[in-house]
Amino acid sequence: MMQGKLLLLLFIAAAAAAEEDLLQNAGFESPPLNVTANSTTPFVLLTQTNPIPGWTFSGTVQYVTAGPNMSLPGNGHAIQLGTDGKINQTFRANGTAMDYVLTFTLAPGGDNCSTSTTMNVSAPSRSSLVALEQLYGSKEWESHACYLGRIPSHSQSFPILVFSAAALPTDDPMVEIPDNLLINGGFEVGPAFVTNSTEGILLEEDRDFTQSALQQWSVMGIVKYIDSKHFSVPHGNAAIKIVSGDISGIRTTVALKKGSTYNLEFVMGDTNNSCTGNFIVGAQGGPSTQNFTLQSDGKGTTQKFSMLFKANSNPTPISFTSFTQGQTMDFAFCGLVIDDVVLRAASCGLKSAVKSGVLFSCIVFIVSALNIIG
Ligand SMILES: [Ca+2]
Repeated sequence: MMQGKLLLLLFIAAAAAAEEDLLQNAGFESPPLNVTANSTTPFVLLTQTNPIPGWTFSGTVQYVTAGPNMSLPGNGHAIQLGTDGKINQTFRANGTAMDYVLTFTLAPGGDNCSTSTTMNVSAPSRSSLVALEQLYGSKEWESHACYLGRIPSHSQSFPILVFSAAALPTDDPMVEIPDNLLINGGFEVGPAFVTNSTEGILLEEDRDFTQSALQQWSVMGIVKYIDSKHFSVPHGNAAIKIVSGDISGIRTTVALKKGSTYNLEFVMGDTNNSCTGNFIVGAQGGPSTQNFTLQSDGKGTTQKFSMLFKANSNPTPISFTSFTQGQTMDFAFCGLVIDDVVLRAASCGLKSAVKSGVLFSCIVFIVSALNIIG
């Protein structure tokens, strides 16, 4: 359900190539029957006898087609939701114990547009309020992602509001780096990127890392999930860009042995998009916090950092928080990239840094690894 008096244009993301597109007519490429090629208006009001194939709707919903006076990304089709407009689709889950994440693209639409417009995305056990930010990219339209929930069996159907869904397997979580105690430390498991979008995906505050669009990490403030096709990503296909300077970042927890010493490694960088400045990120490992500064020239600088900490709780919190924010030459807010977060038990090679308990740390490392495998 839309909130406020304003309108939004909705553009549907195609799922990533390796993932099946679970929704019918996800990009609205199939129009209502009464849309003609020589129509003089880009807007067609839906009626119950003239809906969009694959979708049901209520309230004021218009089908929009790109034309001389209406520019749209993607395949040139979208829908516009009025203040009471809502669209629905039920899809059938295609696997066992899967998490589902929805990626979609929004833009302001209609007259008197405002940046305060919000939209609600609902699934059976969860709903998310998404705000049109209009601050963190150079394009009018922006992509968002919402965690929809977990479906335990392929026999169940899953009604949701709007858009394209991508499936994330949870039975076999990806561990990208050998011996890394963190799952998804390289951020390779997250929402599907929108085809042809150059702006990444905005992820909003999400306090529970077990129910997040970014596997195993929760979001503080606003961050952007970025792909290597359109951004300078330190490693792999994806990374996290912290775009809001108002104490934004990511966090998770991990089962560690109380009293043992661990080494937290990570890479900070910029996305080669003219975002310059001295950026400070606070890294937290258990009870220890430490600030790290990257002097960014906006040309794709990357630098690896690390810190040692002694775990004093189980589970142990790990987080990265940005305290600074920059602006690109086209006045979009920008910030640092985080990637390749690796947590390992402190090894014997760090004996000089950990003068006592080194042997104990080595023993714990073996036990921790066995615990994870088991
Ligand atoms: Ca990565």
